[in-house]
Order: sequence, then C-alpha cells, then structure tokens
Amino acid sequence: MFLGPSNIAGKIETSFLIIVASCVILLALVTITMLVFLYRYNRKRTPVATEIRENLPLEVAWTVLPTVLVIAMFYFGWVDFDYIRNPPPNAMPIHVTARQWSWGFSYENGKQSDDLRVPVGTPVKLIMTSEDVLHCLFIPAYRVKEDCVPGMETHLWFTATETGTYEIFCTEYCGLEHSHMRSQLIAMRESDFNSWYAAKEKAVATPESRGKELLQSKGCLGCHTTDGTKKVGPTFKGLYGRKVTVMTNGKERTVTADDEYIEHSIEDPKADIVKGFPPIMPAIPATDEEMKDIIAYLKTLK
Ligand SMILES: [Cu+2]
Repeated sequence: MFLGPSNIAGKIETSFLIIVASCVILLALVTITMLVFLYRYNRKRTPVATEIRENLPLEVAWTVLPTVLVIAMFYFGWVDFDYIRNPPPNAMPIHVTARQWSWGFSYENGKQSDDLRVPVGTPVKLIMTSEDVLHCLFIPAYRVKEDCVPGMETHLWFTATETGTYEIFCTEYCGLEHSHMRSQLIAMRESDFNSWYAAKEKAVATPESRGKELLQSKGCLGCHTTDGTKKVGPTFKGLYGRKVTVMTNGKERTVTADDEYIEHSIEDPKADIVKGFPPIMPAIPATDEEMKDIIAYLKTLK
C-alpha cells in the first residue's frame, strides 16, 4: 500500500496504519456506546435497575470479535517480521563495525568507508558487530534498526528503492559522544555505485591524503577534531611537534608529540593520558605504513 525509500519502510508503514486504524475504530465504538448508555440509562430515565443474566449472542460477539482482531494484528506483524528477519540469499554483504563513537563499513572487495553506500534495487545484508560497548544502528527513513553487540554478529537487510541520502543514528546510549555517533546512508544508482565500488582509491594519493582517509575510516575523527575544537579527545590541530602534558602511571610529565609519541598513543592509548582528558580511547590497530601516512597528515595540521 505505502511505498517508501526502502522495501521495508512501506511494509512497516502499512502494518502500523492497520493497527492504529483498528485501535481508533475500537476507541470510537467504545466511546460512542458509553455516551449512548450514559444518556439512555440515566437514573431519571431508568429509575429502577434491572438485572440481566446471560446473553449468549452478546457474549459470543465480544469473545469472537476481539479474538479475530488480535489475530489479524498478529498476522500482519508476523508476516512482516518474518520478511524483515530473513535476508534473501543473494543479498550483498557489508560488514558494519560500531565503536565509540563512529561507524565503519567494509565491503567484500576490501573497500572501506565511514558512510554506507548501497546500490538502488540490490538487497543488502549488513553483518554487524561492535568493538566496545552496545550500539544500535538505526536508519529511520528505512524503518530498520538493529543492535551491534561486542563479540557477536547481528544482521539487518534492506533494498533501497530510490536514490537519496538518509541519516544513520546510534540509538543505544553508548557514552559521552553517543549523540554525535551519526553517519549517512547513500543510496546510489547502480552504475554510480559500481564505479564508486570499483574505483581504485589512492592510485595517485599522497601519504597526507591517505592519512586523512585513515583517520576517517578508523573512526578517530569521532573524538578528535582537526580544527582546534575540543571534543572527547584533544584536537589534532597543531599537535605534531607540540609539548604535551601527559599522565604516565599517575605521574605528570611533559613530552613532545613526535613520531614515537603518536605511534605509541595509537597502539597503547592508555599508557600516556593527555592531562584533562578521560582515559577512554581504545587501541587502534594500524600497520607501519598506515602510521607513516597518519603522521604525514598530522604534520599538515598546523
Ligand atoms: Cu553508539
């Protein structure tokens, strides 16, 4: 009946409308009956009360009608639930990693992105997990939502039915920056998606631009800014070469933010905590090559 930007949106809308409409009709019937009875059986009109015992047709009606109604609601709910829970076998798998406080999406060919890109018309199956605490991926426009649980895989599937950009939220309270844990779903025409998907990134990329992309795809920018603003973690702006006051094993000391300090802070963030910031950063896995690119980019943030 209803259509929406995903195959699931319309189904949810339709079920929802059927259930709400049934409830509204029922509310109207009960309210009207009540008002009629208030008027008709008022003490002035009916001074002597009569006792009524047993009324088979009435009893059958008020048993059968609600049963049929509730079973009908269950039917619509069940049919859609079954559909939503079972992705078609040909669905395109995309791995989703949730972490404090960003989303990572990785594709079958190794492509990684911090927004979710999908082709219109192809069923997509999200295989989701979390690196730290409970998160929940919610795409309101698509009417789909599923928890991301550490140590476990959960699934979600949908088919985009029209092109567009939609919000992705985390809807499981996951700490300080929970409300900023957002991303975008970009539904693209199949040809556009294919060229994005096949594009060899970084063919002509510089270490600096690769470093920037790494900070995005590894989720660093969820907590660190590049413009000097303070977020959960210290800003990257002007970091390289600066003197930093850190707490090491509870003792304060001053270090210079050089290559060694930065690599160490990425590999073992809890060793030196920058003074004034909470010790909440997880260790971020990075290869030596990636470290070099990240440092090259940090050097440009004067
Ligand atoms: Cu979250």
